[in-house]
Amino acid sequence: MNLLTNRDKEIIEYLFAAEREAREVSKVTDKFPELTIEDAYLIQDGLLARKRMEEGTKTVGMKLGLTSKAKQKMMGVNEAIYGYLHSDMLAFEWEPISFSQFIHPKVEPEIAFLLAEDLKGEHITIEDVLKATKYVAPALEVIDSRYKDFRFTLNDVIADNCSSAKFVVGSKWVSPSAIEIGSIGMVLSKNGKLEQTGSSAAVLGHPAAAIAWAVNQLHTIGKGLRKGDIVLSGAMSEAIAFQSGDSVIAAFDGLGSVSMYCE
Ligand code: OOG
Repeated sequence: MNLLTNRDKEIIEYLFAAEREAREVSKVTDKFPELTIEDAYLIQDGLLARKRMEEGTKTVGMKLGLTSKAKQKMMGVNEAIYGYLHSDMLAFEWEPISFSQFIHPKVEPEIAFLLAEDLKGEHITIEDVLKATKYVAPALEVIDSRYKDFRFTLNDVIADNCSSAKFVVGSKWVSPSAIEIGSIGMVLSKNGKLEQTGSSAAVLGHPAAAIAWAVNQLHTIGKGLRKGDIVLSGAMSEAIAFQSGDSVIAAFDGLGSVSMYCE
């Protein structure tokens, strides 16, 4: 927290209030165009520290974003981003998710990794990630950018903890050696109607490659992943918008399905 400037603290309060009041705001770089990527990650950390202080939120893992070439192209960037999963983002298949906490949510299908060991260091590979993984499972991530119309620059979205809002992990957990994680097909439906299809190969070629990328990035700031962390490896298709009353289900080859209902 010590390294935060008054500007950073102002941005943290601004984003924290927008999230808690489910209110969209102008993007941070409109006011602070000089914001760097390092500043943005520092603000992301500060936002978590703010929630921990006020609400006792804990970190339960990490999420990756912008891991598909299609999404990077859409955003005009050529790198992925990472953010933290907080304990208050955990949602369950059996418990309706309340729409009132969101601004303009979207949901995207992902593969979740549960780590059996700490994972840190440099030159981390797909094999290292798979070795440290106890299980993989199907997951849905709800993203809800705090920015108006879901429009932002890379540094804005990083500061906003990569649009993170909620996530649901399915109940079928599979050993990473039991499935070819790099080529899992997926079908996403809303209210029984097909919305998207995708493949895990869209996630930087292999979801574990996305996690290896994040661990190598974390190493440069002296961090890593921990045993017990849940890691969401990045969207396998475009995100779809949903409303109160909608049911969403994603079915993954060999991994079963995961669903959510929004009330
Ligand atoms: C940024 C976060 C996207 C993913 O998996 O690509 C993301 C956004 O589009 O709001 O989580």
